[in-house]
Amino acid sequence: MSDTVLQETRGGVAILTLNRPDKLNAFNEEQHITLRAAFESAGENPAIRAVVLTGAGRGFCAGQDLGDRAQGDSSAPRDLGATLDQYYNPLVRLIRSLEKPVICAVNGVAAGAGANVALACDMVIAARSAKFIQAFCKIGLIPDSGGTFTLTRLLGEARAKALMMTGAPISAETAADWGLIWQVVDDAALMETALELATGLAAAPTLSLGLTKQAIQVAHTNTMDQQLDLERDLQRIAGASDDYREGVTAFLEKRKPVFTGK
Ligand code: LHQ
Repeated sequence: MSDTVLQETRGGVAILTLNRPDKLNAFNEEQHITLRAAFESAGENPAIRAVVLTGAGRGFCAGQDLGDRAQGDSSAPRDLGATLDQYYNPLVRLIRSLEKPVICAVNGVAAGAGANVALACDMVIAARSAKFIQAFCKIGLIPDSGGTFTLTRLLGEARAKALMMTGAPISAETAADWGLIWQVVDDAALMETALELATGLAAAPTLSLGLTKQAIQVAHTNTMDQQLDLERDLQRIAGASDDYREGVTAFLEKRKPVFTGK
């Protein structure tokens, strides 16, 4: 198995670590394929109920490995749209559709598609030394991996345009102040904080968390009426779950609930 993504399971948590530290974990094809397979397997495994994505070394991910993409002497440009179709878009769709919480622990610089893959995760915790860079404009590209969607919704047009048209880095602190990420912590506390959060989520009623994720992700484009109907449909599913029965029973019996994610 490729070591471009390290995979570890702790309790109900899958920890996926991008592992090309010499390249600040920039994506090559092998890392893409391995990461996607790891997310798919976490999605299919009922024993896994939360995922943590992080990076090895001093960076989180510097986006596409540009060495892998050198144009060389060829006069025919590479079709980057095909690269997005093949690798980046399925990855972002997979993270967004996974019916389990995905936490990104951003341990260092997150640039280009690396930043936007991080921001596609459900909760982002960053080390104080981390930076987020929409680096695409520095090499003549447009932001991808959902960045134009995510940043515009989370930050509004003014900040999204300035970050994406200048490539100016922002600190983890600023990202948290602006509502781009959930939390910033001291570097030494990053993994402990992320794992504590993930372990708590893995013991939570994860079926309802998956449905909550689904509802939130369409809230920006739905009308209130559509959202009310969706909440009704999803609540019907949650209300028929073992975890709902257990939650109410445990409350009435004044004991701690034991949720199974079913
Ligand atoms: C790298 C990279 C890298 C290779 C650092 N590749 N080696 C989608 C579809 C298809 C094609 C194109 O792209 C996309 C989406 C994208 O992601 S486009 C955006 C691609 N990413 C970038 O443009 C970021 C490039 N990197 C940087 O600007 C800097 O490295 C940052 C600001 C991330 C970090 O700067 P420093 O902390 O000063 O580190 P460094 O630049 O010295 O990098 C350390 C090493 O990592 C270095 O190698 P070396 O052998 O000299 O030590 C870099 O060459 C290598 N590296 N990013 N993307």
